[in-house]
Amino acid sequence: MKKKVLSVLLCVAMAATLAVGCGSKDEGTKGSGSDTKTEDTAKDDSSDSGKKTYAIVTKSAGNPYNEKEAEGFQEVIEAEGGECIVKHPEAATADAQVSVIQSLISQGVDSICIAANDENALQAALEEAMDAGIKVSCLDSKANADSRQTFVNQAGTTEIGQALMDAILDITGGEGQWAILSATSQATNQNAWIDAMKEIMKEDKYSKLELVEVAYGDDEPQKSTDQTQALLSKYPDLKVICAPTTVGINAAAKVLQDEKSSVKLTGLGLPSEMAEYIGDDDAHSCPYMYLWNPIDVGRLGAYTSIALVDGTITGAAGDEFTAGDMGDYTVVEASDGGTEVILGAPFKFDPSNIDEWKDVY
Ligand code: RAM
Repeated sequence: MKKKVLSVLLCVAMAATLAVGCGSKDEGTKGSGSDTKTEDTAKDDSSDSGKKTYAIVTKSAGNPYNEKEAEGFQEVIEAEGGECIVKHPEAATADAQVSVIQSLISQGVDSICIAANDENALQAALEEAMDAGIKVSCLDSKANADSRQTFVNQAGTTEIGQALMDAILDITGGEGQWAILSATSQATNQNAWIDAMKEIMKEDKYSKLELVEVAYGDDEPQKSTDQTQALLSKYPDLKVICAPTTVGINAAAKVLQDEKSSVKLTGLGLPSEMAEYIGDDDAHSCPYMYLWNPIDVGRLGAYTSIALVDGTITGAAGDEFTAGDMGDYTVVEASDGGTEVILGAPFKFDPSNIDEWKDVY
């Protein structure tokens, strides 16, 4: 009897493994190379059918923002008749992404769209990809100008810095201590926003604000929680934490609200994760925050990849393309000497609109 149960269980387990194997090629694959076999099969199938293969590589697994971004990318690639490969590296590190890039080069994909975990450390791998004829673009977080053909930027860097600095000025009441809780210390997007904030802060109207520390939670919930707690104990006079990362702001919001802290929070957050923390009263930690639609970042990344592969654009400033129902976009010069395509302006989420958005992303 025991044996029978065991063999039934084995059969079920085998069937499950097969089913997972079949469906996992373009889902949130987590390892940096462990799923190559399934993807090789995907490429073989696609070459037979003449389909082009488009890969998206996010910063890391386990981050709902990255999942939304990949969801938008995949939706467009598949609707446009392409083969999509989604890769979420195990950790938000350059090393994890280099392994992924190398496996995509071996598979001979047509395009890689990547949210870079480091501005410079991916250069050799991405140059190798471009030398092999693969179109390379970045989205969300850019690699340096030599490592990409263009970059899908969610919003103007200075615009994001300005929105956040004005939120800090407003929420502190114009003076006092504030701190930043960022993602990883190498994250190009967060570092660019922080640099923009520091530049804006030089203006007179921000002169009574004191930035006491930039802490790094590495886009890991537990580390972001620990870093928030450390900020609270190190700086008893702290007035505001600004977390320009969806993982960081969510972790910080929970700490502040659970501890009934008087420290307030702003930054960049997903409405779905932050709805319960947004409010004007003492019971809520975050009066308001900003973001853009991560699904649209992925969708624009997909249309940009397709335009690069079909030759509509090369990624040079002045190139124009139509991103399906998103409309027309122009490639423009970026401040690092490369080019970018800007999705739009950052959007403010506050008590008046958070309920409309919390089920969207
Ligand atoms: C986190 C990631 C991502 C960033 C958002 C705002 O999810 O760091 O790269 O764009 O926050």
